[in-house]
Amino acid sequence: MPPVPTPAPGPLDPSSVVGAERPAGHPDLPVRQPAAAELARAATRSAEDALTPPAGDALVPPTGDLLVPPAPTAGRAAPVARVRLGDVVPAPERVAPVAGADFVLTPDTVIRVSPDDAARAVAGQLADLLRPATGYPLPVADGTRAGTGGDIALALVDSADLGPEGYRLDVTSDGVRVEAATGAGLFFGVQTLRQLLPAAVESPTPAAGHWVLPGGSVSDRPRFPYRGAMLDVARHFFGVPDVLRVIDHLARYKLNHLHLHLTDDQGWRIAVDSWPRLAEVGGAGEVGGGPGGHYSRDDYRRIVAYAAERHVTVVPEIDLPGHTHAALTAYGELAPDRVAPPPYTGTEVGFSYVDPTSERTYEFVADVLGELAALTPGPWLHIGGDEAFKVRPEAYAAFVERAQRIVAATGRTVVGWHQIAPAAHSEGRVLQWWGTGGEDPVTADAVRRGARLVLSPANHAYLDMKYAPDTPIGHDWAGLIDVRRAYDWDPGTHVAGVPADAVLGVEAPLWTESVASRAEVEFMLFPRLPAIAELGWSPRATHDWAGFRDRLAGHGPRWAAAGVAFHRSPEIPWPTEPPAPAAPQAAIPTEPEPGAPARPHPAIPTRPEPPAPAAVPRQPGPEEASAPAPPA
Ligand code: TNX
Repeated sequence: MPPVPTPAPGPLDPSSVVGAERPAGHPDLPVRQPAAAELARAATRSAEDALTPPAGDALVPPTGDLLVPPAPTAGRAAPVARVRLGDVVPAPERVAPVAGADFVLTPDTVIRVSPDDAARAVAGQLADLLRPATGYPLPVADGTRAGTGGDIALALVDSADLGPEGYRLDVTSDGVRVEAATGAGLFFGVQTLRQLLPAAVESPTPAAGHWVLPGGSVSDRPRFPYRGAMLDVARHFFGVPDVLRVIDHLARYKLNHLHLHLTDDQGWRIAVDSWPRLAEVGGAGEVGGGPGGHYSRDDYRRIVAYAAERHVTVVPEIDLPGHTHAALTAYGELAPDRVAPPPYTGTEVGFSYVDPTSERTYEFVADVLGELAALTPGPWLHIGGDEAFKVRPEAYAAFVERAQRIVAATGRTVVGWHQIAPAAHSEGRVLQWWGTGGEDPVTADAVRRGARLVLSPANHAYLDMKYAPDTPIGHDWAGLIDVRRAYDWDPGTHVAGVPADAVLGVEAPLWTESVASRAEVEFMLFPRLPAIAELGWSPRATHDWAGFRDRLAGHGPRWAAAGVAFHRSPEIPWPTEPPAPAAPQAAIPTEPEPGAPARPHPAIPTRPEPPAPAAVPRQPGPEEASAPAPPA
């Protein structure tokens, strides 16, 4: 039986995306539907273009983004939202406001920095962040005498208690000073500084604003070392500019790992010199029959370098031994029957695998992981391991153990979905746990044998789940996940028998069966990504839904100003009125209308689609016993 193609996914209904064009005051006028080509053009606009104006012409606005409102422009009074020192997301470890110590950024402000390349790089990034909206020159100069005299100082200091990522931020009426032991710490301090300025600072074009920072001090460092998000570039391909923009989003919320799900049944997205057909043939498709694509080695290097500049480590995943249909289309010799199948554009899982009994398979694994390790400076190689339903448990464990040895031989540390738990331990290995219950004895046993966990519980952290029944894209097999559900769990105690010190951190995966454009990616990321970021960064003592909800509310205007699409969750008290003065607020458009009928997404059939050849529908594992049943 040939594979069953899924219909091409349509663009997200723009009326449900904050920032969509909706003629103000004419609710009955039809909303203009951007054509697919327009959406594609908007989606290919580069992250640098969107966020950093061209050198020498800092005031040129970016070309129009169809899905975002115009940012406030010079000459028009933008509302002045008063930011408090404690409004930061993720919540800092310690915040001590000081009344009357506010600092005002002026056209004369200078950024002073320790004479060190890592610190200078952060100073340059701070200037790039602040120049477009303020229009101030903000020169960067070596030397950090004080953080007085109206300046912002970024100082590298010898301080063990700040750790590798912590920082201290002091705001007085005389100046601002960020201290850290590393460039990463300064970078995270700068993300806090950025959030303390009015939302209009996110505007890519000059905005009217009173650029005040609230007085006081913040001292801060993360709870967990691994804080990540995953982008599935296999089900739908996303070009380099989209990935760079996602990296910007991670950095804003102090996330420090980007997991790229580079391969799956529908596409192989990374060039491999020794097996060229993987990308050329295996990359030429995607869910719904679109053209797909892949990253050249240079593309991938560019992503890794852009991430590194933002203190984000790329974690590349080659999903093995299942989820390999695209590889088999390119090299039939890897298939159990040695026959290359036709491409697959549907959304079933669990039907494909490379032959675990063939030596050729291990040559393929070693070649691919070897090339990927050579391109990847970070310590991790992710080997997938999920949903290989057609491989018998003994053969599966033997395959994983061999793949773990291959990773070790590259000098990297192996990461795998928690299905690899039964395999023997290998030094340092990390399991990415995506269960939906709190009991998982097999994973707990692997932890006792030395594994550490990255937590991605599907019913809290899966960003491809719908927010609500009427969410126009997404799945619901792990339940509906609005912001509170994303936020209200504790990585330190979530899995029975797994102590907090075995938890390396958290990660929010975005699977993209139904997510096909940059705007759709952002719509699923925001506002849940900051919730997961807070669980990864903030001390448990700060955990408080009401407080988080109120802090997060202030980020809606930031995303709107930056042109970032987001879901206007009814759980969040988004500001609707400017607190002061009574100037017209740049509208944060409404979405979705309460009770409005949902448009079913073509890629997410309400009835299960016919299965792929011998597809195995998702079976909940023992740890998922309490989860809602998957589509039968
Ligand atoms: C499960 S969780 C998968 C992916 C799907 C996702 C959809 C896991 C490791 N695998 O193959 O894309 O569900 O929600």
